[in-house]
Amino acid sequence: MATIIDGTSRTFSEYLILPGRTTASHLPQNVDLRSPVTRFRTGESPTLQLNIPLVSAAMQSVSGSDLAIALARQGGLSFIFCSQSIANQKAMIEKVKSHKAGFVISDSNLKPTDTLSDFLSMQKKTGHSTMAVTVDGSSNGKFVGIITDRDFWESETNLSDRVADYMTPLARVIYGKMGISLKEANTILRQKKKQCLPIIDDQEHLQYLVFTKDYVDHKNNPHELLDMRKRLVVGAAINTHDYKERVPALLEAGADVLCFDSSDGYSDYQRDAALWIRQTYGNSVVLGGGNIVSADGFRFLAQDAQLDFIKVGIGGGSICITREQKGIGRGQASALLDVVAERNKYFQETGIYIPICSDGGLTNDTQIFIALAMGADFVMMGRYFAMTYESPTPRINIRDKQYKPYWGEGSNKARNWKRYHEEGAQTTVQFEEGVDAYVPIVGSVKEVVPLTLAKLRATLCNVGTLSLPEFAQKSRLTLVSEQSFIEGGTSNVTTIDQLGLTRADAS
Ligand code: MZP
Repeated sequence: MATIIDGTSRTFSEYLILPGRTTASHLPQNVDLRSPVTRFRTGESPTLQLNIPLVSAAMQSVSGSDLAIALARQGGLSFIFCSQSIANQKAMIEKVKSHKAGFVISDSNLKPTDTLSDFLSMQKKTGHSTMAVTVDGSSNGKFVGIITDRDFWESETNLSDRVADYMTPLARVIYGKMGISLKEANTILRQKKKQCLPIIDDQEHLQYLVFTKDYVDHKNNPHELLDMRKRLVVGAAINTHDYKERVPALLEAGADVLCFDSSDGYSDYQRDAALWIRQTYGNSVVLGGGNIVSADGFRFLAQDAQLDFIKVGIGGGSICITREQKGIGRGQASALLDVVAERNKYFQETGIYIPICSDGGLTNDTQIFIALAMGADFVMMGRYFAMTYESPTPRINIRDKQYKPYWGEGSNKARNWKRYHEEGAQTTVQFEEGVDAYVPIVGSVKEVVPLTLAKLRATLCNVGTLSLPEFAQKSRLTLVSEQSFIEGGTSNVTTIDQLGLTRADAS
């Protein structure tokens, strides 16, 4: 007979966090939001930590290189999706790794023999108004000059003229030499009143461009997640089918973290793939996996598959219909509580701490905080990031409102059968497990993430805590009745929004 698990399958919206004692030191500016990604032993430190506990989902409509750059600059991490060719995924990783926080690999380059009309079409494509000129037109070619849209008048110049005749030649360009620091580069830019500083090596080959705006931006992003070489950190999703080819390519591209992207990770396929990676690369590769929703699933991936971190969640994603289609899944709060309890038990038994990621189903900021209070080390979100400017989908105007498309990896649109079928025989999507939808645009990552984090810091202070481990340890959560849930919203008042007024109308 089947086993019926005690208790109801619960979700985050059914809980609230009780405040603890707040003292004078519990100030938002004292809160530390770092969180481990790699497993570690008691007394040791994890080899990789996030600076904020947010990661973006490995989905086509979420994690491309622009989002990965924007999120790493805030201190979080993106997992570039694997439902694309190895070459494309590798190129996305390379783009993030080459961003290099302030030192940018020039991606708009011309040859001296190119024409002004070539300049204009590249400007249209990239939006850049300053372009490096190299002998072969490559980003690392011998640097011969720089041209901007202020060097000629589009309407009064013959656009078939050569770039060489309008550019500022190397002899007159202010440039920096390789090895220069970002601070030194910025001092030159300020003193010489320039917007862009090319950095060249001893052979006069172009290496980077430094822009004034990037330096200011860098100063505004103190939590940037950087590797040892000061490049942005990026994650890559992998599957259990082509890992022998995909993993070497992703590591060569510089991926810092790999994670199996699977709707059900409690499988021999995931264990075997993980062990192959361990045997081939040892423990130096940071490797996560999942998804699981139970204590035994956790044990299997922690012990048998030797994963660094484990993702929890089946069927809770905003675009997910797995529970409807297959009857598989579990309320996200119950799943997380069960797995965290097992993780803590495993830690007591072995002295090895395994970070847990709560993946999917977070419909507002509060639910992020509940997940962290319940012991998740970090959360993975799709919808939240799909709504930002930096997600890879186009903006769409529907009845005067701006939206972005957001589709599940289990939808026909994504065609990601590898996420849903471990066995080799299956090579198509037989039935959908995800939907194709739209989400409203909410702004850029640098606007929405700091707001969420400001609320999170305030919540930690309310509980009387200053770090995420302390928050998870001290939080007291209470189940809420439907009535107390209603009580938590506005009651017996008509809000300005409900009246359809603007704040100016109301004052
Ligand atoms: P959400 O943040 O949009 O609620 O959920 C994102 C998560 O849903 C992803 O990280 C992934 O685990 C899961 N997902 C992605 N595609 C599907 C699907 O098509 C899905 N069913 O469930």
